[in-house]
Formats: sequence, C-alpha cells, structure tokens
Amino acid sequence: MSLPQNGLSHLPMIDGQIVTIERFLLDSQPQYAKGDLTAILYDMALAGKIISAQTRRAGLLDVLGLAGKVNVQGESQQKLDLLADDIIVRLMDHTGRLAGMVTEERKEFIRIPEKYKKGSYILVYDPLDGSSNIDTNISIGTIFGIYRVLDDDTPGIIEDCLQPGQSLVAAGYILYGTSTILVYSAGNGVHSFTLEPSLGEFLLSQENIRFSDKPVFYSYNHARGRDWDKGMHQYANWLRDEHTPKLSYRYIGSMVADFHRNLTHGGVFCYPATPEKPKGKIRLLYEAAPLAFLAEQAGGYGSDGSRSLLDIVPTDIHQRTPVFIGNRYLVEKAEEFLNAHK
Ligand code: AFP
Repeated sequence: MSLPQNGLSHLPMIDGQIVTIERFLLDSQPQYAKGDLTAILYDMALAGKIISAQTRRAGLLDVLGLAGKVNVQGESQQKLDLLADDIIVRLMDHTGRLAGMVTEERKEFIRIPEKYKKGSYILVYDPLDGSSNIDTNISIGTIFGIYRVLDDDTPGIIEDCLQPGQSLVAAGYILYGTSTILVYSAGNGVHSFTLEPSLGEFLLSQENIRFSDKPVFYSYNHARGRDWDKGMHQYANWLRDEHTPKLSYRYIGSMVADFHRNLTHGGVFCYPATPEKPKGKIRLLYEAAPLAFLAEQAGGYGSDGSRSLLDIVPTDIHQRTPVFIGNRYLVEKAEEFLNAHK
C-alpha cells in the first residue's frame, strides 16, 4: 500500500488509486458471469457494515451480554450473535441469488421463502465468531463461505450444504477489530478491504495476500494442554523450543482474529481434538472450511491433523473438526507429529 501525500493519507490506496470494494468485485468478475456471486459478496460487505456499526455501539445499546438462549452447539447465545444473524438473513433471503443458508445460530437449514425467487448459491456463515469475547471489547468477526447449488432446477436442499470445502466458490470474513476489515477470495487470490468509517465504504487495502515465509506466531489454547495427546504435546514443544527463528505465542480466543493475525504476519492456529472433544470445537462448514479455503489461496494450508480440511465431506451442517491452519510447513509439521503418535 503506497502512502499518499496529498491530504488523503487516511484512505487506503493501491498504487495511488482508491478502489472501492464494489469496483474491485465488478472488475474481478469473469465476463461470462451473471453477477450473482458479485452481488452476494457485495451484500456480505453491507452486512459487515451494519454489524460493525452495531458492534461499535454495543456498549451504548442494549446488545451486550447473553440473550438467555442456547444455540445448536449448546453455547449461550450473545445478543449480538442473534442480531448479526438476523441482519444477514434479512439482507439475503429475498435477493433471488441464494437457494438456502446455514448459520451457526440456527439448527436447521434456512430455506428461501417460496414468495422469493430461488438463486444458485448457498451461503454458510458464523455471524459472530469469538462471541464469548464480546463483553470484553475483543476482536470478533463474521466468517462466510459460498457454494453453488448441486442442481439449479430443484429447491435448495440440505445436500447443497454438505459439500467439501474444495467446492467453495468464495469465502471470507469481516473482522471487527481496531478497524473493520473484509478479507475474501473467490478463487483468485486473497484480498482485503478496510472500512473507512466516515465514508461507510470498504476500500481495497491489500491485494493477493500471501502467508509470510518467515512466520512469527503460533496460537492455541495452552490451558487445554492437559487433555492433549502425545503428538500434540510434542508439536507444541517443537513450536516453542525448536523452531528457528523463535516464534511468539498469541491466542485471542476468536479464531477469525487469530487467523487474521497469522495471515498478516505468518503463523499457525491450532484447535486439536481431545478425549473430551474428539472432534475439537471448531465447526467445519462455516468456520474451518472457509478459513482453509482462504489459507490455501494465500499459499497456506488447513488440516484436521491428517488431511486437508477442504477434503472433508460434511455429514452434518453443524459438525466439528480439529483445526490446524496457517503456513503450510507449520501445518504439515503438525500432521507429522500427530501421525507419528496415532
Ligand atoms: P465463541 O464464538 O463461543 O466465543 O467460540 C469461539 C471459538 O469457536 C473460536 O473462535 C476460538 O478460537 C475458540 O472457540 C476458543 O475456544 P477456547 O475458549 O476453548 O479456547
């Protein structure tokens, strides 16, 4: 990103040009495309703006704290989770571009109401990842993935969502941190946009993001270490004691924020299996697979410890998976340690 000198230094620019997300998406659209995918991505940017505005005011409005409900994962739903979920459904269900949705916050596959046209895409999302951090003003984010339906002529069905990450046509996240950033890939590199709050516009801030080949960070919940198997212990020891140059340890507890930091500086995020949680904690469809898609697009890799996260064919829309994601060689090293102690 070049630094302009003419009083516009608060605006992200690429080679001196200010590029809005709308312009970037339209320019990136293949000539043969109808524009539906572009429109869904643009709608997600709008959802991100609305959710960002709500999170920024969360301390002022009555939206902090628990909503008194428990979601399908058995976790307490925060008010902001429900609000973010509602915003996305209200923005998306009537556009004629989707055939259905899956969200962390609802047990069932969301069908498009019959009164609206059915589209050719499926949206899967976690409206607010890291929501247990909301009350303490820590970064949280929306993660999403977009699939094509299996059959354009039938109404959206649950099987449309049970596709492996390899079939994702696009994925991304919106991180509500010190600034609001949208990161996405439609299979042609990973690009990030920063929300300029006074304009309400996402402006291109980085094109073709790649994992640094000199990673800096590793991230996992160390407190879960007493439950790890030998392979994970040895991998954690290797990260701490043997990797050169020395890595730093950082763990936020919002995977999307941990992922973003590691994408920016290089590193690895792990949420391994334990006897108590043999499938780990992270959800495959709307957390792990979209981030693994982005990782691969940025030259990295996402694994469940023995195979690519993108190769797993979901059997349940809310299934969980162990996650190792980040720089390819760090993730492959995890696979090596875990497989040696199976
Ligand atoms: P919440 O959305 O319930 O806060 O969970 C966040 C998350 O799925 C992921 O974003 C974190 O990395 C992970 O859980 C944190 O879990 P631990 O508290 O077990 O480390």
